Amino acid sequence: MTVHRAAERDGAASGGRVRVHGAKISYFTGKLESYLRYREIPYDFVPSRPDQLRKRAGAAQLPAVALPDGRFITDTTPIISWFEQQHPASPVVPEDPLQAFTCRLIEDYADEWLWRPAMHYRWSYDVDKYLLSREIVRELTTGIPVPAVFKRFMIRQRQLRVFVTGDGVNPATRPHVEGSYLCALDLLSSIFERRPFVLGARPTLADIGLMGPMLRHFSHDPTPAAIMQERAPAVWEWVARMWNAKASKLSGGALVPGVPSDLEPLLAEIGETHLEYLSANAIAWQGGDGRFDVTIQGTAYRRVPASRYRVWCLEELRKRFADLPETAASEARGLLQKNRCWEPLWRPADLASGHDPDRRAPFVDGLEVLTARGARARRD
Ligand SMILES: N[C@@H](CCC(=O)N[C@@H](CS)C(=O)NCC(=O)O)C(=O)O
Repeated sequence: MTVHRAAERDGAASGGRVRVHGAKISYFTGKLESYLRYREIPYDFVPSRPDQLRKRAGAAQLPAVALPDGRFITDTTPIISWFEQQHPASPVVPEDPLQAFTCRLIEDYADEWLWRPAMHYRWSYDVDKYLLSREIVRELTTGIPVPAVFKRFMIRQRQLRVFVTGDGVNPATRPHVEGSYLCALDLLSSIFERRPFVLGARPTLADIGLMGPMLRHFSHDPTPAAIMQERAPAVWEWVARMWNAKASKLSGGALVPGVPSDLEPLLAEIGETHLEYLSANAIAWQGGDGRFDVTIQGTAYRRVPASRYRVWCLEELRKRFADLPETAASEARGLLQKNRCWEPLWRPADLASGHDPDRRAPFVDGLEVLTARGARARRD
């Protein structure tokens, strides 16, 4: 067990330290660690494989957090919302409801849309896949009595099949998949050249969400990291700034008012890509289709898996919108309409994912985001 020591401020849950079961190469473990470090919530890091967590945490996915009272929580989005309630001082969700909604949208795009390019760069390129399969085997599989060379081979095959070729990446879509990453770099660069974090002088949930893809994948894996260094040094610098950010130093930092105009191109990208995809996914799911075709920015993705979890993501965004006070709702509507987000947000009628109907997340046993076969996106 490695121990992360952070200054103890407003106490960890139930007065003790939490344990983060995860992996140092993991997208969502990196997102959660970025949050806990910024909020200075002390935690112990326990390297864990998803299959080791199925019984204990109720879901075979990383990360899972063990609370001092023994309960487990999963899924970084509700986990972070829960910690925000437990530790109300210096929140990462802005008080301004329009900014808060914008953060939720950026978090969802970072979690779900940038996932495909992150997996593609990691498992399609030789230099990345050999390095990463070695890192995974070393960190997580030491007790498994199978030759390491075989374990590395199996990991590479599985990740490519499930998360790359099985998620619509092929020679026809590859330029667009990579283009999503390049576009994110360009849009974020123009923001970080003006201010240190997405909304101003301190991190918000938008920064935390973006650390998922940017920390453990894009700034870590050799191919996308080389691109980031050359094309977007301001993003490279922001990754380190985020990792070193502490609420005790930064929480007094001012946020810009409202949603600044330099964020609108990012919102338009989210509307054209992520929301378009979420909406097609939800329609396919409602229609009972296990796989569906969708055209994003002129690129046709064929037979991508329909995901119940991502129907829930769309439901959650709608719920967040519905909870906005009247003035913020009308401002948000105008902003979303102007930036091609509004129509796809509402296109599918009557969403009913059935994921977490009792709203108990992150305390839900068996609420899998992925499935036993590892498919992130599959109809049960
Ligand atoms: N929405 C979940 C996603 C968790 C997730 O997809 N985790 C990946 C690792 S970054 C995982 O556990 N993969 C397991 C597998 O590939 O079988 C969260 O935010 O925690």
